[in-house]
Amino acid sequence: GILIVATKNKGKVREFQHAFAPLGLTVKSMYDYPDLPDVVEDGATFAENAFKKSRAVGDALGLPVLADDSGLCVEALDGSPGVYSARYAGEAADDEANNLKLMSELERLKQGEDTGQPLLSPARFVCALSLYDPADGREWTAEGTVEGWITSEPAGAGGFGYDPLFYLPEYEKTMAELTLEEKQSISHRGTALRRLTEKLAAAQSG
Ligand code: ITT
Repeated sequence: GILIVATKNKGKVREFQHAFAPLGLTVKSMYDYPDLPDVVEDGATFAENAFKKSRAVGDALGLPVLADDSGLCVEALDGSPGVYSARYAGEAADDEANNLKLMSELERLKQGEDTGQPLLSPARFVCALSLYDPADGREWTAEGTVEGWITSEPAGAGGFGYDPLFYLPEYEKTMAELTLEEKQSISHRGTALRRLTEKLAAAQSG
């Protein structure tokens, strides 16, 4: 079967493909439906934005759709960039521009004082998933988070987005240094996916 995910983020697509392949599901993304209008992500929360995406695409296609809204919340920045993570450095910002902006904001906070410490602030990744079925109008939701530190020493070529800056003390690695498998086992997205799957399984058997 196929599973439609309302995303244009290739990093997310790769992770969903990896997660759903064992279930025999092929993931389709917005690259497979290029004519759909863009969804305005102006919600106040990750959950709201995820629902905006799953509902808009689900209603347009008349098929069940999964959406992911996620981001990085940095303690020293009072939770920023949060729901603005994708456009932290501006509307058309890419991962590199967003990472540079994050580093410069945190360096600016140190106000010239160099502590020599690479770990700049505690942070957490958040992922909100929304699965919407236009047939009955029902929405299924789940969230996941993972805690780490923003490092001034980016490392790793795996993952996407802020992963090279997200240091996990227990692994002594950044998220970008983990394999897809390892990332999935601890990430905000992996946890949210396991929670969503559990909810769906419980509803099926109940
Ligand atoms: P779609 O809305 O099309 O799914 P997007 O990239 O715009 O794609 P979001 O609005 O959810 O997605 O923004 C997520 C932001 O958080 C974006 O900057 C990502 O790079 C970052 N992010 C989300 N999950 C991440 C992860 O697992 N690792 C690193 N960065 C992540």
